[in-house]
Amino acid sequence: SPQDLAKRQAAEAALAYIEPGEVLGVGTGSTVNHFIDLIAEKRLVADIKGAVSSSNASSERLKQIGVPVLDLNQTGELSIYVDGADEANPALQLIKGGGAALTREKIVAAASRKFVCIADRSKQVDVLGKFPLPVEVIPMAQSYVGRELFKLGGKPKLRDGVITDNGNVIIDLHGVAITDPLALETTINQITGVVCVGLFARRPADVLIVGSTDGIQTITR
Ligand code: DER
Repeated sequence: SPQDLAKRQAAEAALAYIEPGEVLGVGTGSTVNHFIDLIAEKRLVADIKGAVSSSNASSERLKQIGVPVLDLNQTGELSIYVDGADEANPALQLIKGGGAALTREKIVAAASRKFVCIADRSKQVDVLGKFPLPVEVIPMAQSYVGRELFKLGGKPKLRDGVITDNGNVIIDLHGVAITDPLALETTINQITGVVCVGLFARRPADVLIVGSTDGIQTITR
């Protein structure tokens, strides 16, 4: 599909940011899957010392192509983090978590020097929030956090049948136009029982590569 081709274009452009001999961070999702597959296709596996992954799914895919999957507690700071997004605004602030891996994605992004976000054009928005904002929550706090999120003016909905790699649930917050991403990230972070919110505002992407059927666009902060 054109969207899939666009994701592959963005993923291919991200290969240029790989620093040989370095450990890189790898996110989760279909765009990242193209990135991992292209590392193998373009015979770059030998250039990569190892990778820290944000999900079991990406770990498995990295192992399949022969990239050593490392523990973030053994690696120190990473050179780059490559991941997709559900939405990106002009300031490269993101909504992430569509794939339920937001907490580990945010951890690996925090530990990386440069966050290279890869996406197709459908992810670019002026104002974040059309995509429901994922919030990872400790199970016993689910109802309490739901009530607190409701006070923020949104419509919280439990993501059915999903338990994250960390054993938590996800509440998706619908219907909030996020005009002040930094403030909302801080507010939701402070609700007791919230583990992580899929709003990357304090730590936005450093580079956004947007793929499309007629080439790529690279946006830097
Ligand atoms: O869940 C996530 O944050 C993923 O990065 C996701 O948002 C990207 O999904 P896609 O690459 O399959 O569009």
